[in-house]
Amino acid sequence: MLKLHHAPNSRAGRIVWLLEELELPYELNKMKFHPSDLKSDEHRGRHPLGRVPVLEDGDVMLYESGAITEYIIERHANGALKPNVDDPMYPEYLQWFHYCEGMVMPPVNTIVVQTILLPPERRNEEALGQAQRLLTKAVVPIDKALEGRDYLIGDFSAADVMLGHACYMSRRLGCVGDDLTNLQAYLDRVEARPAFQKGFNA
Ligand SMILES: N[C@@H](CCC(=O)N[C@@H](CS)C(=O)NCC(=O)O)C(=O)O
Repeated sequence: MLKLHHAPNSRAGRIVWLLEELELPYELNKMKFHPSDLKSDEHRGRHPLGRVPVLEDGDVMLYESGAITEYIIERHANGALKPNVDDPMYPEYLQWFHYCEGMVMPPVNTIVVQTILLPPERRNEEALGQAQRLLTKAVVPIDKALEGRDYLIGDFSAADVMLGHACYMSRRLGCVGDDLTNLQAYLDRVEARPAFQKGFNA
């Protein structure tokens, strides 16, 4: 059975969300979001940086949420939640799937570090402001792409699992403007999905 190494309030929720959407059986190793669990020798044996998510599937041990998502879809779900390569939406699917960790999550990470993880005396206002401005700009093209669509490529896909979660984080961090009405409505749809709720309450 697939085993997901997990910590609450993290990207590991994306993988729970995906597994729930696909109705696949899985086991959760619930760790604390704390160095005592994530930086333990045992977990560093799974991920050299002591991060989550990590997926275990028999002899396979895999980290990086995007790689795990693709692996599950291809090896365990016959390519579900993904358009075929000759589908007109395939290029956009790829773009939004990778826009998540490539463009949106870097400023999200900086904001979380500068507002939550660092003690107040080590925080840097300039780094925080720069990340907030970048993130606020990075979500604008997503709002445009959602014009007339319920999900990023029309139908719900794994790109929504990746980028939908990143946008959910961006909204919680106050970087999705009220004027981005397509993105605001999309996030309400995403958050209402039962599998999303299971993913982030695991
Ligand atoms: N690009 C990686 C990022 C993994 C990552 O940074 N995970 C965070 C949780 S969202 C983590 O484990 N942080 C713990 C730490 O930095 O100590 C992915 O998409 O899986």
